[in-house]
Amino acid sequence: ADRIKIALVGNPNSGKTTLFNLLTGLNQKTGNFPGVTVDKKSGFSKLPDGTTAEIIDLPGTYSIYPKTLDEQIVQDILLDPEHSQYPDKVIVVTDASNLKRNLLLFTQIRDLGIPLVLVLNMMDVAQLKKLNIDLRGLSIDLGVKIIPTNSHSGDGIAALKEALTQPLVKSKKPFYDIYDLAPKTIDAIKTEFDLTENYRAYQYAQQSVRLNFLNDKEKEIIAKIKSENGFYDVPTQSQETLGRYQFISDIVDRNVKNSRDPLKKSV
Ligand code: GDP
Ligand code: K
Ligand code: MG
Repeated sequence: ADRIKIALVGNPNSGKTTLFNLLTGLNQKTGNFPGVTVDKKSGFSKLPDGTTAEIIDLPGTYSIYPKTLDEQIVQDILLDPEHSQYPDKVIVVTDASNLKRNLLLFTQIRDLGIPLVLVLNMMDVAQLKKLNIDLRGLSIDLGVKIIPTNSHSGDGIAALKEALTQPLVKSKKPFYDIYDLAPKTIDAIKTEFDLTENYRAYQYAQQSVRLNFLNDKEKEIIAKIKSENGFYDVPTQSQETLGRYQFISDIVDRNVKNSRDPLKKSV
């Protein structure tokens, strides 16, 4: 039978593990991700079309740019289509009562081009906060299928399983086009290091400044590629993050109203 891999990704405390338990029931195991001592929870879920999905509960992270070892594994997997844990689809889990903050990671993962569905979890909390969320408007503005859930009551889980049987078309136009910023540098780094992802190449270009996993020789090569292609003019990661927050903020203001106080900016 068909088997697909689905990863749960989201900020810490957005409800990933609760959702994971709902999707997999008792059908789960714990271990480590290959090569690192980061806890891995995985399990199986039967989808309505008969497909068996392996569900992987990834560590919580705020951004695709890691600050901790746990967060690094998320990036290692999602930026490397050759990775043994690379998912066919991603469920991005957000706290619906805290969307502005939660959507940063969503926009980054959507820009990677991985088929995904956006879960607005904690809809009960959003309701308590009197937030009116225009799901249709949000879905159009974000270019993604949205499933509202309450992982305490289980509301929305059936709809989520159904959504996971859909193709979940890859995004066409990125929100924030890394490639557009430095096409020549990215192409050169991809060729030099045999990479497939633009994001990965972009990160290599920045790692040569931030020094993590690259050796001196590699850093030298990257510095040369950058100077030949004028990479130094492109935004840093924090500028990118700010840029993303700007349009996220606009989109959330447009689609989420606080009905207790309509003039108050929402979440
Ligand atoms: P994770 O860090 O993303 O894995 O989040 P958890 O699944 O551990 O959930 C964090 C907390 O939020 C726990 O106390 C959950 O019981 C709670 N929680 C998860 N989903 C919901 C929900 O839809 N509504 C409410 N009110 N609480 C939730
Ligand atoms: K937690
Ligand atoms: Mg968890």
